[in-house]
Amino acid sequence: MRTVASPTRSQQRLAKLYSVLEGASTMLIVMQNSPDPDAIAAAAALREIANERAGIACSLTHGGVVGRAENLALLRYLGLHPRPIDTLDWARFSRIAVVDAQPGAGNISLDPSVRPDIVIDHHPIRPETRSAAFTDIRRRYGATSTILWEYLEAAGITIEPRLATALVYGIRSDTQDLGRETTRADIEAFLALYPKANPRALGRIVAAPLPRTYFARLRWVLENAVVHGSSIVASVNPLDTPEMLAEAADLLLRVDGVSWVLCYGVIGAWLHLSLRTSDGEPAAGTVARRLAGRRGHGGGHQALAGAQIPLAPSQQSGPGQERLIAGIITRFLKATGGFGAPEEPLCAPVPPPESA
Ligand SMILES: [Mn+2]
Repeated sequence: MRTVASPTRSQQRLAKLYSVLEGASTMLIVMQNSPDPDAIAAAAALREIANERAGIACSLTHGGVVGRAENLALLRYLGLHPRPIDTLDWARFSRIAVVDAQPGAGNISLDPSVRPDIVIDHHPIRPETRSAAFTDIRRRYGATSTILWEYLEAAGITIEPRLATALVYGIRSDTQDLGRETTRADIEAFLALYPKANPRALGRIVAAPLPRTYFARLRWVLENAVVHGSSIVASVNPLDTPEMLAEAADLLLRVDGVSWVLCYGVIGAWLHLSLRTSDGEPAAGTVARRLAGRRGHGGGHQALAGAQIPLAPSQQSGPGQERLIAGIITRFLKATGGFGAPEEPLCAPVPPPESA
């Protein structure tokens, strides 16, 4: 199936984007909470287009904190200083854009009264998105960075090494090096961007120094992971930012014989879930929505998904929380075929190293 947008289609989309930007002097670009490399790169690219072609001054924002060392390194490399979302005066901006996420989704801190003008994303379309003047949702694409690359190309913008490096990283990380949820468009964007990128800088970003607390957390996750047949469940509690959840889920999907992963952790009054699968059916996004229930938000792609569930006061600690989590684990195992399978810890207790 042909998935790469034709040059004319790209030009039409760009013309529509320009028409929505016309007359604006400022724009706020909203990313998902604790933005990942794809969100950061897509925001940087949209800022470039709005600034270069429409003379619009852009600010970036997101909810939550960026805790992952690689993502902090990327922001620093790009010289970006996103503003904390809760201190913003939304009315000050003539346009509001959302990239790599959508209004109403659980992973974005957008006040429901704020109606974005522009939404560009690669997750399944949400009803709230349809009221934006400009929407470009391509759920088959592996990365929002790929979509933004098509706009940069259509706009005839020379992509400088920093932006090219960020977009390459965005595509790489969302598609696990083009191995997951990848279309021809992602490969085409990657091949065009790679020669313009700075591989040494990218190498430094992906190998950013990790704090020792990272390893302590990782040990905790591995020691507490439980295998149920071909499903695996791991607590990432306590959790400061949701990023470790996604990272642990990616790692645990590599366990031999495992095709479904659920990682969970609590931040404030929310239970966060991260799901991964290497199976074709059901989609991780479908299972995430089911686990989120009516009170929570869940969604995502075929192979990866997430959910956020608000905790009632009685669920914020102790037995109430344990019951909620146990119920979610049971529903996850029933949905993924792990229910009733023998339960065993991922790692056997490690004996102390023998002295020589
Ligand atoms: Mn993405």
